[in-house]
Amino acid sequence: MNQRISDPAASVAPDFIKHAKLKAWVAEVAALTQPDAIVWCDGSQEEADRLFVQMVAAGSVRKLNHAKRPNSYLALSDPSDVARVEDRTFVCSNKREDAGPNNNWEDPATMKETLKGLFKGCMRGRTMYVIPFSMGPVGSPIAHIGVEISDSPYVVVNMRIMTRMGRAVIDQLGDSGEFVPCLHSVGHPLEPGQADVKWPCNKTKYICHFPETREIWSFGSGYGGNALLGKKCFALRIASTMARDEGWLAEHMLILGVESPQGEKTYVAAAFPSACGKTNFAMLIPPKSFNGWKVTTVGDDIAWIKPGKDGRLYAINPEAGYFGVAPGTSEKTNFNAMATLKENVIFTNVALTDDGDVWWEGMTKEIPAHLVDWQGKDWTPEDGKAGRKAAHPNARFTAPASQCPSIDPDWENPAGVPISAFIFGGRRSTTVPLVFEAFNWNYGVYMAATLGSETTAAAGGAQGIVRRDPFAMLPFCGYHMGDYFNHWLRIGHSVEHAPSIFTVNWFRQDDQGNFIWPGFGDNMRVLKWVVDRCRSRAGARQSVLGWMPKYEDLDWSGLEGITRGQFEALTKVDVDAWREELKLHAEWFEKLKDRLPPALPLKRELLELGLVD
Ligand code: TSX
Ligand code: MN
Repeated sequence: MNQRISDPAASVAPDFIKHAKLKAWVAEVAALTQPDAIVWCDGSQEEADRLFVQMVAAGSVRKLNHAKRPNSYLALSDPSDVARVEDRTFVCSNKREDAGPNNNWEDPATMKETLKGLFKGCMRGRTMYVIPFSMGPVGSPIAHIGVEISDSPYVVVNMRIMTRMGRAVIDQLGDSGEFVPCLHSVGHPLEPGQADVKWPCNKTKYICHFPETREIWSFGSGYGGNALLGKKCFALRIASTMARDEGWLAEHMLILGVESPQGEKTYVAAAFPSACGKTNFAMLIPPKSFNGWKVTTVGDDIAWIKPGKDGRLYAINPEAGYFGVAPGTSEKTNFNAMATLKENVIFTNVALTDDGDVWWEGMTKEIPAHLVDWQGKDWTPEDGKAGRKAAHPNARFTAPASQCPSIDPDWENPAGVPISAFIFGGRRSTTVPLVFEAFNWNYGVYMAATLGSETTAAAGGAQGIVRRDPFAMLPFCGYHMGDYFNHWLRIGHSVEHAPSIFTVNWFRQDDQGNFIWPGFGDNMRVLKWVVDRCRSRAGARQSVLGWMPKYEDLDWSGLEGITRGQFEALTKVDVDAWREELKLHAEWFEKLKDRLPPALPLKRELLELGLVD
């Protein structure tokens, strides 16, 4: 499939590409962007190996020590291209109101003109890769296909891990299958003889979504969600609008399975804003005392959820890999992730050790005496003490999901897994209890719609300020957030067996600022209560916020240290704090008022009336 041709505009597709619309689109893009060559990606190991050899030769990636980290690579980005660019992300719906206050908007025709100007000749001197990919198991009724055109070989090798990519997808598309066209360029053309840079990008960046025509155009960045267009752009922003129109859900959620000692399996999907340890929760290892209980991983970031014939909701993980934040990941915080990272990994913006392996802040207790940092400069622990990080705080790993020891046996089941509960969690030092169950669907939607999380110093901003991040979808919902809440309300009433909805908070602190809850594996105690509630086995008491466990309703085996007093502190509903919280909810709703479902402010009033000492 790796056909290189000298005149891209004349004849662009190999013979076995039968899809006229795909061929026409690729020809049209080639005519606009003027690449030197076109490569149709087949997704094979040989193809990936060849691209890595080219990238190593060009100095854009480094092969890690094969004995320490087999078949793995390190890429260091341009210091200006290290994260998603939300202020350069646009939803170009026909009507501005449909994008909502949660998105930047531009008129689609105007934006296309701007983009065509930028894309004109932008692949000169480069190879254009055609990357067919499936989000979800190829052929699954919940899956959808995309084709990314990119001038970045780094994008190709990442997409090969993060999606099902290549020949199988071309075959699935046939001569007329539907696909979402995803156009990407780093925006750094090369004149004849001009040397390339290690990480090409452009200071002008546009990440654009056209929800009505289901298209994505991304210019200027080679990093993560800006460039791997299957993930945030397709699987969340475009898919959320498809889901609204077609009656399903595209969510920023992990999916995990809980297996009881009796072998009963319960699946839950959970949404957390950033810096809450979502991947850690998806790969949780229960405490030793939980004999026979097992947690299995279906996905760590995105869930596509459709109603099944039996009246339940079924979820797939549309991704095939993990694109996770490296700093903070260790054998202590996430043993399964560390095992997943043993081989076949692309690391981006972590530090390089003297023996050709990788390191990042929080990975080991002992800090290496010498490193090369993410900017390629020498680094010693002295630099660390002075506040210079060896790895960028948003450094990433790209690793195959199949390598995760806790991977669920049904993670590639085309029918998906049945969801029994939705869990929403934020990082809250006060106010929000450890766990409670919403009284009903609408109230659960209220809790998710008002989900908030405290900013951490790691994110760069001020510490301890509550940011609203409804459903953890604020940067990822491809349409008006008020319409999205309404869609959620409708879905719950359209299925016979709607999942129960829970709120959790692992991050409550005491007066001295210490975390009260041990977190990590001990979150299993909360998770067990959640799945037991779904099976009507666990006890609870009624609080003004929802159903809450009594002390004796949680399994405390093997845990010392959480006294009844601390449990009270963890689960206390502080009426004064909630009065303040509800004022913030009112302010938040004000921002969405033009499309807010009336059920939500009504719930707020009812909650307020219920707040009595
Ligand atoms: O991921 C986390 N989880 C979920 C794990 C399944 N983190 C890390 C958050 C940053 C990404 C947590 N941090 C969790 C948690 O449940 N809880 C905390 C807070 C905490 C930090 C340290 C300790 C206890 C709680 N204890 C000691 O360090 C000994
Ligand atoms: Mn995410």
